[in-house]
Amino acid sequence: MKDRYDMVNQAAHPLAGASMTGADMVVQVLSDEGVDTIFGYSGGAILPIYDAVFRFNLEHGSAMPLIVPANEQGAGFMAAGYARASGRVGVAMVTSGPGATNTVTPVRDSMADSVPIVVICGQVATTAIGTDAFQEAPVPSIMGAVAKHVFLITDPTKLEATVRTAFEIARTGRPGPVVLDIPKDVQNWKGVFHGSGRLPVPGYRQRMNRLGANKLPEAACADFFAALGRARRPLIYAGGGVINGNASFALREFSRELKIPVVTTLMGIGAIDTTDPLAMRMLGMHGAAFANYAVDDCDCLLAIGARFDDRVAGNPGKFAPGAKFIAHFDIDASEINKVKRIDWSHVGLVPDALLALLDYGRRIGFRRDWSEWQVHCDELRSRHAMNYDRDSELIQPYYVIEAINALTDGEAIIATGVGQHQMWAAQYFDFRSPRLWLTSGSMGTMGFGLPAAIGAQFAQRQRLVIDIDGDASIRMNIGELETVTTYDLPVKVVVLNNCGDGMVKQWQKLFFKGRLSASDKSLHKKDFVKAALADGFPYAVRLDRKSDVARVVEEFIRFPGPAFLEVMIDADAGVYPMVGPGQSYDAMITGEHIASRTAVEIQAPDASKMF
Ligand SMILES: Cc1ncc(C[n+]2csc(CCOP(=O)(O)OP(=O)(O)O)c2C)c(N)n1
Ligand SMILES: [Mg+2]
Repeated sequence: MKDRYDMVNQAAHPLAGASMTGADMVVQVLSDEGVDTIFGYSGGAILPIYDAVFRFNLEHGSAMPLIVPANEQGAGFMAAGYARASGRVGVAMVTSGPGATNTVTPVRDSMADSVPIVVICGQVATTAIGTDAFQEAPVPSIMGAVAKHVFLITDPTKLEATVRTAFEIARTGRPGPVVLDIPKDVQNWKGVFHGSGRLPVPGYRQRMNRLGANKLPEAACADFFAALGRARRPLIYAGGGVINGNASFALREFSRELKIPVVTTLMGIGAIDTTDPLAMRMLGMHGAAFANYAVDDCDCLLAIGARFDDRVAGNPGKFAPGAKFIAHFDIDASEINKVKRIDWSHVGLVPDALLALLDYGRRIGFRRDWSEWQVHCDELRSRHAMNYDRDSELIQPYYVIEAINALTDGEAIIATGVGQHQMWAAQYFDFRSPRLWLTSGSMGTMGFGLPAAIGAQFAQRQRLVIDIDGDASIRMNIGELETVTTYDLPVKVVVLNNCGDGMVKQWQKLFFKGRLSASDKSLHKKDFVKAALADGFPYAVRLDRKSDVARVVEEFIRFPGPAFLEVMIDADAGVYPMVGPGQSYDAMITGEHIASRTAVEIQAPDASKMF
């Protein structure tokens, strides 16, 4: 199973043949894989590897700093933030038992959003596994259900190859989290380092090789263009796969050359520059009205790295009802025809497929005049533009985001918690490039924003990184405020404080007659500014007057170090548009400030589809 990769490494590795401990091997492979930052928390069962990292850093000028969070969940999300912002594999390293179980949420979150991370867990000694030993948890069974792959390493001679294979599995195909469960005696074992070699994993590698080699045949290109040629209103629906598959460049070229407008999912934000004339922004439950109308009006839909999720196609039968042709590009064969019957599909590397199609189109001289459709989309965009109560005396959250956006110009990394603030950020920020928008899309994990922002800042030291958080979401990992100042990261933290779980309140107002069961926090006593000051933030300000917004936001964004801003927003501000769960886009509510094409009554969703 040796390939060129192994041969080159084998020839080159200066430590091949050296005798070292398992712990040292782990660290050496991390270094070989290009790891430059580890996020993790120590403990008994991981001590040998922590010691090996310490010694490695002494010898190599701190080439692999260990960043210590307040909680292992933070470490997992930092690794994920690092990976999302850079495309490189993020690494978290934790002890056995509680350390490992604290990372379950980021592992599942990374699986659901296809994010490549490697989580290294210490485990009790092989002889103690299964005895309810101190700090033992059944990591393979727990993580087996949520990770892309889990390795429990019981044979130390396979340790080196397993660590290397974990990185391969995390980053190839549909990326995802890989967990390494390493018993303490395996870490302490001494053996010969080979400097190359991976596990056979023949089935997986065969599939990956096939994916890479799966070029679009000429006949498929011909079918595609025959169908596209019949379309009068084609639309691209781009998802997170475009970002994760590094296909943004190809997508932009494809849409620009053929002049096809693009809507993106929450995860696909940044796949196309949101300020591009062809960009129709986000579709779905809280998508722009004009984006959803474009989906309703199109007669040909090109789904690229997207999966017809229930937040996009709440009612799959009525999603893109006029589309006579639906094409689907994905890296994962199991996504094809999973939710919606499609007419044409390609499973493979998305950039290769798009570029091959472009090449075919040029060769056959494909040209269509879709200018009428373009004009229609432009009209949708201006007629149904995002808007809110600009005259309100209260601070509207949209206004705050517009003020920040005016300074960052689509170039900042934006991480978020989960809730209304997340949707407002998705709707009102501009994103010029991929990997600037970091959000927990599929899992929707509150507490994601702050640690993800920290991880992203380590990956992109020169970028402005802003966490747009909710007062409830930030509480979940508020311990990580201290991590920001410990490492003197210039992360900007914004809390849009609506005194409660705004998104939950919105659903309770719409669907539960306004009974705010356990979602109102207006009587809570937390002083966020004091909390930030206590954690060492040199800038921590509360903003509660609309007239101060522009000035304070500018001062906050320009502050050179860690900065914290709490904004007391209108507690009743809603997220609009909204397509209720399980409903089709013709039931979209646009609210008071966004023009609707149809008068829509708020419909109570089918209880069986309520989630
Ligand atoms: C870990 C977790 N628990 C519960 C939820 C359910 N939930 C979704 S949004 C939300 C409220 C979030 O409140 P906040 O962070 O203040 O954001 P807001 O909606 O007010 O902007 C809750 C409880 C969740 N998404 N994640
Ligand atoms: Mg809130």
